[in-house]
Amino acid sequence: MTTVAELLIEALADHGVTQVWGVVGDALNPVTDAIRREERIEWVGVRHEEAGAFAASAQAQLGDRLAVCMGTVGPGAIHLLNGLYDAKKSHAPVLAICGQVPREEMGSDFFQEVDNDALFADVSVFNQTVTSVDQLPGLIEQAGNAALQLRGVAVLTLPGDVGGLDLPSGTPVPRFVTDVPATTPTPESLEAAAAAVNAADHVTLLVGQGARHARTEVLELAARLQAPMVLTLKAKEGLEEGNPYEVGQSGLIGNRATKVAFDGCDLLFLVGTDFPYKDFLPDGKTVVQLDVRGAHIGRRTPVDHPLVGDSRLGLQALLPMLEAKDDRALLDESRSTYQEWREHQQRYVDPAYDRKPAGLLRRKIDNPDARVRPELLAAMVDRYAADDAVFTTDTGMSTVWLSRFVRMTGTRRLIGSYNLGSMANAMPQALGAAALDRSRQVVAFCGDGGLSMLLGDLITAVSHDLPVKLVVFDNGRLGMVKLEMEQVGLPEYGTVLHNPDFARVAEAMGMRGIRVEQARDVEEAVREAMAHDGPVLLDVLTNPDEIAVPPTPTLEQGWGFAIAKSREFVDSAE
Ligand SMILES: Cc1ncc(C[n+]2csc(CCOP(=O)(O)OP(=O)(O)O)c2C)c(N)n1
Repeated sequence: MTTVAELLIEALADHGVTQVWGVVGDALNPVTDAIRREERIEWVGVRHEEAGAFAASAQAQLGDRLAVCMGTVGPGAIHLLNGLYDAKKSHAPVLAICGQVPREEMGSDFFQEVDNDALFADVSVFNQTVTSVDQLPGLIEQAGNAALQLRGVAVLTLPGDVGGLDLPSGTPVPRFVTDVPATTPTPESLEAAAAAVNAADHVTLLVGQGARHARTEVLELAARLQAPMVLTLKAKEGLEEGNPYEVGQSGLIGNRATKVAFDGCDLLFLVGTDFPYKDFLPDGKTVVQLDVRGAHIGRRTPVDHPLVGDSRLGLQALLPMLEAKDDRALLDESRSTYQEWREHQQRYVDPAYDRKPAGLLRRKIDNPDARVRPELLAAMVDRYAADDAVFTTDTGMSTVWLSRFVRMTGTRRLIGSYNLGSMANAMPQALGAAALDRSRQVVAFCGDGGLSMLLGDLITAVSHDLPVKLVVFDNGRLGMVKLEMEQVGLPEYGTVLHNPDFARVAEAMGMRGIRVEQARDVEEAVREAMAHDGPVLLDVLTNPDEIAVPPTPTLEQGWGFAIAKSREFVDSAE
């Protein structure tokens, strides 16, 4: 006899799932028992279900199959929610198995009962409670297929008395459909777009993660059009290295070369991107957008020529229709601005830079020597991390430092909570990545605020032998919020964090902990951390007053900053 739980776990193992993340308990005990007996699946018991959901979200983004997390009745399921939203907004196929009170109690406001079907309605592409064995194997198959085909979260809820129910003999093991056929834009839309591109003098490309698999075609497009290429943060992966057309990122994390490229074009060509910050996109340009999701076309800027289809197939079809351009003026100007900016950034990487006299901005730091520039830390990690490392970054300033100082070689991978923008994602996402391949280096760029939100799951790295390299940008602040406040002229408030020595916390939890307080010690500490055979936390006291200047700093932002600083000065003098 096979039980409901056994059927579910066998289906997941057959599909290639290697871990299930969560916290054990009550309604899901039959499921964890089935995992215990299934050699192909490892149970990773986390300390907070949100960490498990983030880990699963990371696994689903890095792999080509379902990733799975569990949260048991009521609060355990609720704790999954933020990590599941991350999966939803990253289009990551995640299955969440949730517990429920026994069927006879459902609807009676029983102890711990919450309405999972209502709770997960917005986050999921599929969301059902199994109330009868007659629904199987269908519901399991539908859940997996919905997550894989619609690229999102499927929630299967199991009431306490359902997981252990016997199934009729001969119940087939559910199988999941992984094939997603690629589509080519229609010939009419290709012709219209080609005519517009051929008529344009200068084209700028904005390329996103949806074009990662179309590297050859995107580079050929840029070469044919002599077009500068702005990359979204997510497109750094796979498209940054060895790309003579790229000019870095736009948006708040970006650089001014992207503004040169955007302003100077008369046609903007968006490929595989849903870049949301419309304020950074130029107005008054002819716009071509190629995206596999037709519903995404035009939602960030009005589009003249939509191309609905896979970016690789779309460009393969379009390229023969495009005339070569020989005017390199915009490309050269954008690239030289980019090179200048990059060289300028390098001065922050000099360990001696912080020892220059402290100005107004560093007035509040007791000992300027004791604070490390985050740029230096990021650059050293770039230098010593493996060529095929997986990087994760927390929402906050650490994402800016990665964007600017870590190069994505062809084989490096990058994930973060880039669409949901949640804090606390980097460490648990790193756990998920490390579990997929313990021999591959995984480096998390953690904010001190982000890390401390799910701090308990540092233990998971030790208890489950996950050799993550956790780099903590310990600025004693909710740094990005401090910057937001100061840019609009508010003095920083509520942003100071009273942190423990995270390296000692890590050591107490059984992992290697390294603390750095001086710029001169950064390089050696990073080298040691990256070479460490096992989980390690590198706690670096970074300068909280470091500013990441956006590509087009406005006068208002400059004034806001000055006013905020003078208010802080007055406040602290009072
Ligand atoms: C769960 C969550 N809470 C609040 C926010 C708002 N928020 C965005 S960045 C940030 C500060 C992050 O601080 P930290 O992790 O220390 O990183 P830093 O910016 O200092 O590098 C906050 C509070 C958020 N994005 N997610």
